Amino acid sequence: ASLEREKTLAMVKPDGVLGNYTDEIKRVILESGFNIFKEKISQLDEEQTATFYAEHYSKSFFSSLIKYMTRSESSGEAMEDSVVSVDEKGGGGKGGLVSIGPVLVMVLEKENAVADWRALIGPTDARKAKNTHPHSIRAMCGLDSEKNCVHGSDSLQSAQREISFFFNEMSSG
Ligand code: DGI
Repeated sequence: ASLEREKTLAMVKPDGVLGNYTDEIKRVILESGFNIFKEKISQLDEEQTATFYAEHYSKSFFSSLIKYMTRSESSGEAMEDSVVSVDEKGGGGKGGLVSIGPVLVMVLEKENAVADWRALIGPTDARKAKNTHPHSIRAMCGLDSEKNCVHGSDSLQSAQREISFFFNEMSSG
């Protein structure tokens, strides 16, 4: 008989992808006993991000969260923590919008995958993670409570919804 293998949705957010943390994160994932069942690079637009984070619609940080996830900020502010240089020739000094918010989404598989992945990424606020969970992924590559580098489903139910969001029903949201 095979072990019950649970699935969860993991995402390397734009700051993680653009900061070149993907390989290190995948190394930690595999060393921690997860199987990467599926993976793909995706790019969220504002509507998709709003759907994905619908539970936070009424929060004060909602619009900021959308901008962060889609990187659709003016280049001067949003990109300062990124190692990717925005093409300044094309930008033309008009503070034009850039929209380069790649995310890496993965379906991770393991016994107790949902809780174990949450434990591995650490607390939402990466500043707290650096203090209390220094070996967590958010301590490694996150910045604060918004730019926290990675996502993990918070329950089995969320995991199912988020996995179908990216791997079955992306086009319809
Ligand atoms: O499940 P988590 O990602 O750990 O945390 P969450 O579901 O409470 O929040 C979802 C995302 O929303 C989080 O990864 C980043 C953003 N967020 C959460 N709390 C704050 C926040 N963004 C800002 N600016 N301020 C917050 O307090």
